[in-house]
Amino acid sequence: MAASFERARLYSEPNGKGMQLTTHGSLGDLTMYNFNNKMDSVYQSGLWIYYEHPAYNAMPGYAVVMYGDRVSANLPEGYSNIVSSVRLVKSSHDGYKDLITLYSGTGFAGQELITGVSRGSLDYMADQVSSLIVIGSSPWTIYSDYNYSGQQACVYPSTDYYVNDDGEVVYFGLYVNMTSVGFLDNSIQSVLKGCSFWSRNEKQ
Ligand SMILES: [Ca+2]
Ligand SMILES: [Ca+2]
Repeated sequence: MAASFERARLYSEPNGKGMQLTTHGSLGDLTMYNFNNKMDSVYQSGLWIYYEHPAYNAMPGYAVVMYGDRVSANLPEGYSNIVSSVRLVKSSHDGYKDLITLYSGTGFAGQELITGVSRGSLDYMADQVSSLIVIGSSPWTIYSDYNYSGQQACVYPSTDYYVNDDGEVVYFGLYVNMTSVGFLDNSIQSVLKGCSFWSRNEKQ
């Protein structure tokens, strides 16, 4: 399965040099691995987010999204020696490959809720969503009320893509905040897989 290949090997120096730390999943506090504020480069497969602060920027900070399979890269300028947590954006979950991941903070910060199926309510994430990532081949409809009602907008896996180890093209869409889709911050209460209409906001 492609998911098993998702990994990130962090290096404390540029160009894959220095100390290293390999993970197959999210790490909320690199201090626990003696790697806080040390990262300079990475060898990775999948879609990963690197955060300035612990707990995926529990306090506001920088974050950088990097993607691709078996890619080596240095962190962008300004991100050297600041990363304190790393998060994997899963490309499969509970057997599903068309996913939407919701985040409580802008810039993919804070708590997350991932689903491959429609959700008429969002539990702890109701009225909390401030950013989201769509991955796979399906768009999603977001709603301002429970059970697919209220204001609605479509979000798409159309920002970019990479080719994974299985030769599959993995499409995804990054929505760093909600204003980009005409939604108020913290106003999503349900999500539906698929999109059968154009956003009302786009017609206004
Ligand atoms: Ca830091
Ligand atoms: Ca929020």
